[in-house]
Amino acid sequence: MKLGEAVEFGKVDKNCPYPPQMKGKDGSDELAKQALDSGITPSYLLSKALVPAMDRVGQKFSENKIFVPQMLMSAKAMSAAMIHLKPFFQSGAVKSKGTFMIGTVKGDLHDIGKNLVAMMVEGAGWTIIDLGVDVNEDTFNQTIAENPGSFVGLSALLTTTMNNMEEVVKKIKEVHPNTKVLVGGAPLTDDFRVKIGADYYSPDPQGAVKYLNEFAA
Ligand code: B1M
Repeated sequence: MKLGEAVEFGKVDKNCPYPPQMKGKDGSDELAKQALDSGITPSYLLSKALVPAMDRVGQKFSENKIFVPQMLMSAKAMSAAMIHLKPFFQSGAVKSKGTFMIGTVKGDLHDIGKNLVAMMVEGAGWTIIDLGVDVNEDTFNQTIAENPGSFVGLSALLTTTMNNMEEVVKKIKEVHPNTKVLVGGAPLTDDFRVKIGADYYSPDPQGAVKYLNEFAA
C-alpha cells in the first residue's frame, strides 16, 4: 500500500522535498485522506499500513540501514496520517466516563503509540489529559492531585526507560496508592508490570480501553 511506503520512507506530504526519489508524489497526508475518503477503515489503515511501516523502519534502524533523521521523518509522516484518523476515533459521548491522563515516561521521547492510545481512549468517551513525553513522577503526582479519581497511563519504548517507568510507578503509588496505573509500550510484558507494581498492562490501545471501561462512571 502506497501509504505504508510514504511512512516508511518519510514522505510527509506532496510539497515535502524528502525523500528525493519521491519528489512531487503524494505523501502520507494526502494518501491517508484519500484512503479514508475511499471508504477504507481507520483500523485497517493502522493495522495493515501504518504500524507495519513503522516496524519496517525499526527493523532497518536495527540493521544500520537508516539513522535517526530518517526515523524522525517516518515519525512525522506517521503523525501526518494520524491527524486524519483522529476524528474517526472521537465519539459523540456526552457524559465523560472519567479522566485518563497519559504520558511517555521520563527519558523517553517516543509519542506515536502514546498518541494512539490517547486517541482511542478519548474515542471511547474518556476525558484525556495528555502530559506529553519525558514526563517525571512529580508531574504525574501533581496532575493526579489536581484531578482526583483519574486513571494514569504510562508509555515506554526503550529498554532503558522501562527502568524509569518502575521509578515513576513507585512514586505514584507512594503518594496516591489508590490510583490505577496502566502501562504499555513495545518492550513491556505482563511480568514486568507485576514486578513494578502497576495495575494493568496492555500491549495495545484496545486493551487499555477495555480495562478502563470496567471502571467507567
Ligand atoms: Co526510536 N527506538 N529511538 N525513535 N524508534 C525504537 C523504539 C527501537 C526499537 C528501534 C530499533 O532499534 N529497532 C529502539 C529501542 C531499542 C530498545 O530500547 N530496545 C529505538 C532507539 C534505540 C531510539 C534512540 C535511542 C536512537 C538514538 O538516538 N540512537 C532514540 C531515543 C530517543 C529518546 O526517546 N530518548 C530514538 C529516537 C526515535 C525518534 C525520535 C527518531 C522516533 C520517535 C518519534 C516520535 O515518537 N515522535 C523513533 C521511532 C519512530 C522509533 C520506531 C521506528 C517506531 C516507534 C513507533 O512509533 N512505533 C521504533 C521501532 C519500532 O517500534 N518498531 C523505535 C509505532 C507505534 C504505533 O507503536 O509505539 O510500540 P508503539 O505503540 C504501540 C504499542 O506499544 C502500544 O500501543 C501502540 C499502538 O499499538 N502502546 C501502549 C504504547 N504505549 C502504550 C501505553 C498503554 C497501552 C499500550 O497504556 C498506557
